[in-house]
Formats: sequence, structure tokens, C-alpha cells
Amino acid sequence: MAETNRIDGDLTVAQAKIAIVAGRFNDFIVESLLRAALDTLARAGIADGDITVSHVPGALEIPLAVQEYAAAGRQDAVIALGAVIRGATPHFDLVAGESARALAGLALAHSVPIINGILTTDTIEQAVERAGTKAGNKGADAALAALEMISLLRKIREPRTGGE
Ligand code: INI
Repeated sequence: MAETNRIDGDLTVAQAKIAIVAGRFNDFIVESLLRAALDTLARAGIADGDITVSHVPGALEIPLAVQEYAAAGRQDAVIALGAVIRGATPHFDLVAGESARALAGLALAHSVPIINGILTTDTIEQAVERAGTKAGNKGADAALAALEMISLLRKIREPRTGGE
């Protein structure tokens, strides 16, 4: 009986162009996410010159900048970094929901990995925990997710590998 074909991404992406769009709102959190994302990409061997970082005012502006990068077709992945904190945001649901919904649509529309590294938390403490203290760093996680998706898409798109 034939074995099941499997194609999985890995983290050994030698060369890739990656754009990062970061919100300035809650920048003390977002800059920690950005630092960790850049550090993770550097340790994976991605050259500094292949990484482009743009800042926007807040999470609501992130999708438009991401869309420009995706539509230009020069990036292998785009990473969105931001922090939406319910305690400090009367319109939390709108800001968090709109940005996540728009990002998901963009990935499908442009067929490019768009990684949502926008933290959405109830409290500042929870955001700090996910930005490099006891619950890891969502920026690092986002960078790893970008590498895995770049790898996976390259393998899926390779003609006649993986037994299809
Ligand atoms: N933007 C964020 O990235 N995080 C937030 O927590 C936040 N709050 O608290 O409102 C926030 N608002 C700004 C928003 O993203 C836009 O920049 C602003 O509404 C201008 O369009």
C-alpha cells in the first residue's frame, strides 16, 4: 500500500525577503515583539538586507501597509506586529477584530504568508507576559511561523516533489 504523502514546512529557510509592519500604539510592548522577531530571523540566517521594517500608528493601520507589501509581490512573507490591550481600549473589539479579519483576508487574496503577530490581551500584564517574559514572545513566534510558511509554500509549489 502506498504511503501517505506528506509535505511539511521546516525552519531551514536559507534566503527569504520578509517585511514586518509594526504598530506604534503600546510601543513598549511592540518594540519587544519586533526585537524578538528580528533576533529570531537573524538566528535563522535571514540577512538583515532582506528584512524591511515599517511602522504605522496602530493596529488599525497595519492591514493597509501589509496589503501594499503583499500586492507588490516582492516579499516571501509579511509579519504584522502590534498590541491591542482591552484594559486600555474602549473599542478593543473593533480594533482587534478588524485588524485580524483584514489580515486573514489579505493572505488569501495575495497567496503570501501574512503572519498575525498582533497581541490581543485583557490587561497590560498579559501583554508583558507574551512580549518576552513568562509566556514567551509573540514576535519570535511570528517569525518562526513566517519561516515555516515560506518553507511549506516553496515545497508545495515545487513541481513533482512530495509524491503528488
Ligand atoms: N491601536 C493599537 O494598536 N492598540 C490599541 O490598544 C489601540 N487602542 O487602545 O485603541 C489602538 N488604537 C489606535 C488604532 O489602531 C488607530 O491607530 C487609530 O484609531 C487611528 O486610526
